[in-house]
Amino acid sequence: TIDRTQRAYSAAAQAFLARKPALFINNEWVSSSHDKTIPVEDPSSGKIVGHVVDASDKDVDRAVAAARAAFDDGRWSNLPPMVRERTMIRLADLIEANADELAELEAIDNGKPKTMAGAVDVPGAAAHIRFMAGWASKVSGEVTTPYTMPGGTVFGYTTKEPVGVCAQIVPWNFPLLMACLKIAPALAAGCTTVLKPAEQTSLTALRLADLIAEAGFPAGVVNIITGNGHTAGDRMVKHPDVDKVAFTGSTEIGKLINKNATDSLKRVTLELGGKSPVVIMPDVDVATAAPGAAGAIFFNSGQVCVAGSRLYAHRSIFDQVIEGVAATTPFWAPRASLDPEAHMGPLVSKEQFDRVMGYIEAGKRDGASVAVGGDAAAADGGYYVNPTVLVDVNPQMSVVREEIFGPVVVAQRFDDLDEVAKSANDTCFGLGAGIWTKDVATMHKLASKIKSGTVWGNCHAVIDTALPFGGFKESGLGREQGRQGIEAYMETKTVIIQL
Ligand code: TXE
Repeated sequence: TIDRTQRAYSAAAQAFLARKPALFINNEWVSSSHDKTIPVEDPSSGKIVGHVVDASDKDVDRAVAAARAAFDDGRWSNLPPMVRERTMIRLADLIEANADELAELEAIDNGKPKTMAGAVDVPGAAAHIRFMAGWASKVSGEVTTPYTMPGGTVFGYTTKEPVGVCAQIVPWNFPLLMACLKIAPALAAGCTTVLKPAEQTSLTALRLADLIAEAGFPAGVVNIITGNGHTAGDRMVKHPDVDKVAFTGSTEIGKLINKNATDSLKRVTLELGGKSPVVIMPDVDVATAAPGAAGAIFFNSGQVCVAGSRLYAHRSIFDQVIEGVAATTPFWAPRASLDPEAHMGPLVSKEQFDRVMGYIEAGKRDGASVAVGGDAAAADGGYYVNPTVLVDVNPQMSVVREEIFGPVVVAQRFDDLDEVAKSANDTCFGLGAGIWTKDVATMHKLASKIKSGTVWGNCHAVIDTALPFGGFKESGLGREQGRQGIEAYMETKTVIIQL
């Protein structure tokens, strides 16, 4: 049996948790207008380990006013692009210099293993900033060839201008990574921003605020407020001084935000839920593909927007694949986040634990069989769910149709390519898909048939900051990362002059 007792926190983490709850506005730590706070819970133990501010409407207004003033006087957007680039690179360097503390805070707050946070979240956060920093000096417009009209020569060009003040709202599954993914293109474009982390996981965003001040960003360029979605988040989205809303989270809230933001025609990008298929063709090496399929769902306890939550294995190898996935479960057995042997932690909260267990029970009621797991892991506190594989499922079951956001995969058999393409697309989502085959023609054929923003071949959830990321259908609106990522933070202005 595994001892799931949470390990002791470092002195640095303890000192951080003991800080007085505050908001980061205008490069300063300020108190809220009221004294409401949100408890910080360690999901590995279920214990309350600190508090953060639950921002009021007045707090939101203050943060937006700071971002508005910083945008309007051009203290950031008018800097030479190379200066913006250098400031951002300083921030990436500072994230790397504080990697260990950031990874620990993420592990305490979210429940993900510190080793995973150190290997994925923190370097990923720095990479997003580093990549976008380079765009600051590389965006440019177009110039048309001058031509003569009766009134004189016509000369036209375009410029790319920052869209303005951004409201950026992120979820709890990759808190620091998502925060950096959001602020990076905004900063590179010359925007200013108010960022709100999820109420469950505010710690690393607050630590990031320290680093933002240290990196030398002018006051008001990045403001970080903590608070609840239906209050502070809603206020940010509807605020008349906000020009653009960027959101990552559930499809349900994404739709609401889209409605609220587009009432005043704010620019909107949304990265929402998924139910990503993983297709395993009969020609694969099962010893490679099965652990790949397991990693696609169990990484981050399945709390990943592109989690490979629908597994389709060819009928001829289905049983071998399930055995191969089952064989990985000792590796993925949930452990406390600060346990150095952990590869998977608890779920983020009691709420998420109940939701995931509810789906497993619904699946059983609907007739699904549990091939692996299907239960909570024994622990003295904390929200541990064992890696779970459900079989004997059909396309109508809620476990097949809805995003579970936990370490639960539903596995189905298929016979041919057209059939599996149809099944893969039988969803309202379209975020990611994985295809495992050694046959290049099959790979390309299936990749073109699947309706999703990203298709992975013989891997899953690999993120390249240089390539766009986003969803088809109800998985989102617009793209983040790559060139499209910064373009989503700029307006194009056309200038036509008769000389
Ligand atoms: O998400 P919410 P929740 C999915 C996943 C999960 C489910 C519920 O299926 O089980 O969503 O998670 C802010 N106006 N994903 O309830 O509510 C909120 O404060 C403005 C997939 O935690 O969407 C937080 O910062 N903001 C996903 C953020 O939205 C609002 C990641 C996300 O919370 C708001 C997370 C409002 N009215 C959950 N209401 C992914 N795509 O990766 C909430 N928020």
